[in-house]
Amino acid sequence: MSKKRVLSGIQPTSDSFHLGNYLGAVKQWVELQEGHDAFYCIVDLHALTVETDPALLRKRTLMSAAQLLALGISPEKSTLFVQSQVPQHNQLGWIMECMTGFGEASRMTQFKDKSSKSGADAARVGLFTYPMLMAADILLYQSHLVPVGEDQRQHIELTRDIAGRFNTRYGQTFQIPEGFILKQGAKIYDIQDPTSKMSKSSGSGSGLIDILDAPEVNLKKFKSAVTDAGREVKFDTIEKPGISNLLTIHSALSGKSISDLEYEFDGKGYGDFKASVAEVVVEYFRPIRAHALELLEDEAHLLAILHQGSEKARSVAQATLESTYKNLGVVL
Ligand code: ATP
Ligand code: LTN
Repeated sequence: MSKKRVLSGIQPTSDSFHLGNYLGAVKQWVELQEGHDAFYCIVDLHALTVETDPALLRKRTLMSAAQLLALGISPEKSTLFVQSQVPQHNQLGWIMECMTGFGEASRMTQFKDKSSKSGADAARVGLFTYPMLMAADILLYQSHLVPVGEDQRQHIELTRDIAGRFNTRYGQTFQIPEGFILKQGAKIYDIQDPTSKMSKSSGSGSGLIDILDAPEVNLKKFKSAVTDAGREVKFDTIEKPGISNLLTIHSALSGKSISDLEYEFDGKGYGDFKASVAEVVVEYFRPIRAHALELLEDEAHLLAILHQGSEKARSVAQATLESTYKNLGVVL
């Protein structure tokens, strides 16, 4: 039996990935490259939906590649590529836009959240059509599984709806994908504001844990992580959102279960627990950070890996684009 196809993407919108990106998505990417045919994409076209600085976009695309490799994505096992190097994404993206209702697109909560920050009039049209480009990313590869964080659930549902409608109207063209979203860890919260998602583009900064930050910086941030007025280390997302978030982070990186951690810290203060989370995080990312920084010194090597991945991605994507055009009646 042929291996199931996995596809996911990450935007090069910041110098470093944060803990939410890793625990919600990239950790699963690394695990799924075993036993699956994995395609992982740095979605630079998606990053253009907000104001971008050219030098920063270039740097962050390379930094994203270096981090993915350092976190364990292997170019032998996975196809790692850059979205803009595969023009079929734009080509199928247009078809996806033509298959999506305006009302349907208007219901996307990420657009509503992000556009409300700048005011709807200032938001770019690309921010509105972004989920249709994401649908193209996924459907081009006939993907079965899409490992993402909880915030992307609605976009995956939209992708499934568009694909199902297209198949019914124009004949079987696309695999209907499924989201691969963890039960625990699909949403990591800001450690200063544990009711908001940890995010590159919003939040306090001091509540954001970047995996490439120096150990001292992250140790300090964990020391001042927001908890609650109680003293028990217990998983309770309603009464103890801060502690629950820290338990989720600790458990995902140390491999200890939440109940073992509750037992281990029974009777100990929040200070001890926060110090332990800080240590687990810092030690986990210490070698990864060093490896990523080392990879960044050889730009030619990074570019060669990405070019090779993009070439493979183009050939898979072209086959889907052709069958889509054919089924639509486009003259080839
Ligand atoms: P922004 O917050 O600026 O929109 P982002 O941090 O969500 O950006 P993306 O590149 O859009 O970054 O996301 C990459 C992956 O990380 C996606 O699969 C997304 O669902 C996941 N992700 C992002 N933030 C979190 C979080 N706080 N918890 C779990 N997963 C997350
Ligand atoms: N929309 C996603 C990034 C993204 C993606 C994709 C994820 C773009 N294309 C395809 C999975 C599959 C985000 O904002 N995190």
